[in-house]
Amino acid sequence: MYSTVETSAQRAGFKALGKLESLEHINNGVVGITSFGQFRILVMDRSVFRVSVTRNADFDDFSYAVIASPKPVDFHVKEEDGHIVISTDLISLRISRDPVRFKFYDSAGNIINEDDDAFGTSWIGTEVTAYKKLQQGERFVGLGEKNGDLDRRGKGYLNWNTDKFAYDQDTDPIYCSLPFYIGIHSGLAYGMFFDNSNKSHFNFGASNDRFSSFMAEDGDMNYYLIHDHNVAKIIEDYTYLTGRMELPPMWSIGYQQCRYSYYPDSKVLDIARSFRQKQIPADVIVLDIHYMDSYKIFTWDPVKFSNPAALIRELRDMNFHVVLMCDPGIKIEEGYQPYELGKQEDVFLKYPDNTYYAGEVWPGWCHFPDFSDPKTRQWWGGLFDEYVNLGVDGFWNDMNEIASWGQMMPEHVEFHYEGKGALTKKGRNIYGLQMARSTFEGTKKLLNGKRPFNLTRSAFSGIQRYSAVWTGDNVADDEHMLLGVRLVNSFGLTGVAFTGYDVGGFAGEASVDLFARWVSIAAFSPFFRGHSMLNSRDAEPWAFGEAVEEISRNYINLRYRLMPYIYSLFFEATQTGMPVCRSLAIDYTHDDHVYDSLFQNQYLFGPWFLICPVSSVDKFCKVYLPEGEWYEFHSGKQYKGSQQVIVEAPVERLPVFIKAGSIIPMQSVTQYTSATADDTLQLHFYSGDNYSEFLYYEDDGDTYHFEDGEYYRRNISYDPNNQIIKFNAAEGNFKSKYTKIQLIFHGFDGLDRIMVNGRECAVEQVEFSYLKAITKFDPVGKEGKVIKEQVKAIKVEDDDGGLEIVW
Ligand code: NBV
Repeated sequence: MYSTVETSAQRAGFKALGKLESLEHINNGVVGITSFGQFRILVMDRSVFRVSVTRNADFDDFSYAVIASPKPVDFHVKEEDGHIVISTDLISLRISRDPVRFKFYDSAGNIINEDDDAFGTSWIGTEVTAYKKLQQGERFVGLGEKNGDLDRRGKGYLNWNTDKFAYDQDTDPIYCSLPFYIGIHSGLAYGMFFDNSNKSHFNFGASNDRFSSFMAEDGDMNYYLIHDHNVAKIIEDYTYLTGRMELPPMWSIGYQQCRYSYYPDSKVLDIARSFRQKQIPADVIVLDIHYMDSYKIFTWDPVKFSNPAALIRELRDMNFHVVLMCDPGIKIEEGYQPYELGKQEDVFLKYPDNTYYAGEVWPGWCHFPDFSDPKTRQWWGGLFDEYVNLGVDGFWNDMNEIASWGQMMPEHVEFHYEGKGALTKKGRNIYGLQMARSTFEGTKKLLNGKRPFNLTRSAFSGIQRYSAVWTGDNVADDEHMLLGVRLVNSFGLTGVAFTGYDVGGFAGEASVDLFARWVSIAAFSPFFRGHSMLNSRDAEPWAFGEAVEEISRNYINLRYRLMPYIYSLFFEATQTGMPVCRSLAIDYTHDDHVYDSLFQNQYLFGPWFLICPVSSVDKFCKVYLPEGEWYEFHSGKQYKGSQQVIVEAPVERLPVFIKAGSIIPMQSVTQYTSATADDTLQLHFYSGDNYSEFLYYEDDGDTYHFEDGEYYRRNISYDPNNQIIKFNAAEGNFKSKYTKIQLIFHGFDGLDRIMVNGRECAVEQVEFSYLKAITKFDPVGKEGKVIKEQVKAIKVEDDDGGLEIVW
């Protein structure tokens, strides 16, 4: 019956966490029973608190995302002004008793994050939401693959993995759900990871001025609040929870060429040969869906690819690796092995009446392996043996949202969910993660000591442990090119370091200038792959005329010259979770310019390169140089930081700056990553006022021998105040590929006397340029100039012992 005192919310069953009735101390935390619902606080680490709230008798503790258990931590629980206070040296959580609400403070007593007093954690039906007071000037970054601006304040998002061909600036959701964001306000930052795989919503002050909130359609409220000294540490903490990437094979961070699709086999070989003839470095040819027989996974088209073994052998002879498209849909067809075996093993997703769920996709009507069942993962992983025996070591998991014609998976599909059972609303978001896991674990085992490369379109938090991720079906336009940069940076803020976008745009056709610009930006992206849609113009680096071919070669060459740097960045990601592409929100968190729409696409590539993506129509652009000192990469010209500058951005040259104090390892150009460069490792030092260091890393690039000590790791430091550069003695048993080191000094005025380990070393004057002149400007006929920077350099023999360079 309608009553005037009952609100609509009450009628809908709206209830918030109630009054504290009892509190129990447990290992690493407390459990509280309230008049409505119970909660548990676990101190995972001094900087990570887990909050679980449930209306059920037990907390739902299973997670596909989190692999960490609580660390032994020094923490205290006390009563203070009628509150329960749980503290470490970094975080203090104050819990009010009636009703139970959570407020987090830092060690100086500043509020980090607090519940909305009225709503706190509450429910409407099965939906559970945490409402958090919006703080003054609060910004929100992260949430992985979400379109829009860097700062997500004022926006709302849905986590529901969806195949969205040619999505645009505002499309939400798309392929991935990574429910982790970073809140920034009052000079501090915190991470918030909502670990619940159900369909979920995030509201960052969208359509309201009171709270941010996160809601799941079912399950527990289960979040981790992270507060640490800075954003980099928050990412480190988040990846302590959800894991870090393994070192990928080095070849997978070279240039990859893809097309929907290259066929027949002779065409594939032509493409590979063209790279070698044209001396454009590349490591991978990707075979999209047409290599299969009628799009059936684990088959080869008998006509177009009649002899896959010979094809792959020839590609391998040219030092190309092959990455193969893998779709999850298994065609329902009598006699088709994976279908027959799948039925036998009973591995497919089902309806509640125990019949297999079927959806229509490329091969026709299909069943879909239930990757949330360990038995299915095992089965699927084993199916790759033929591919692996043929020499394939790269795997591309597509359509795993799950995508199917109609895009409306029924709600009552049953997922095994490690024996716990789940329906579509809980199982769908982790499908891509579990498919990627299954492919990764299976192929890793089959490859017998070699590292697989694994790529996925759909994902959930934790995906970095199994796969690289790319941003799916983007569009060949300028906005998309810049959007892709933001998506990659946002992935990085969310613990996924190995990501990229289709260079040139998947849907539509890139203009000549757009392609040139896209390659030059993507050379500074972790995953670097050209790809485009069926029935569109050719889109290889040479397909846009000679000038673009030269521009592409220039930037791909640069990528290969930077390989010692980039590989070291990947190593860092495996150790700390620090992404390769770093949103400026990481290092310059509290600088408002970083979030300005004019500058929000800028990012750091590793610690030292400031990349300023600019559209292909703009030939000048305004860039923001954060605090410090900067060098224009192509000219060596010095700039003061904390200022906006207008710079030239001709199509052949992307604005890139180097931070003062940088230490950048480079090598000579190679045509593929496993080719031997010359014997000299170049190390570029950019003069600055502050001490800096770089951890240089090498190994064989494609096995796991590094786990047994076969690596080469060396700290290099630059101390301008004492005028010393130090190379620590190399650690590990791997022999470096280089026997000499050339030190190149940028901005070191008047440098003419350098001592190496106490002995004077001859200083040379050299010309440095990272790009070659473009000779074929077409149709304008102008000649692209190249600026050569005059720098000082020395060359030293390196015996991997310590080196001290003093000037
Ligand atoms: O396998 C074909 C494509 C692939 O090229 C693309 O990269 C994926 O995102 N795939 C989607 C299926 C159909 C796209 C229209």
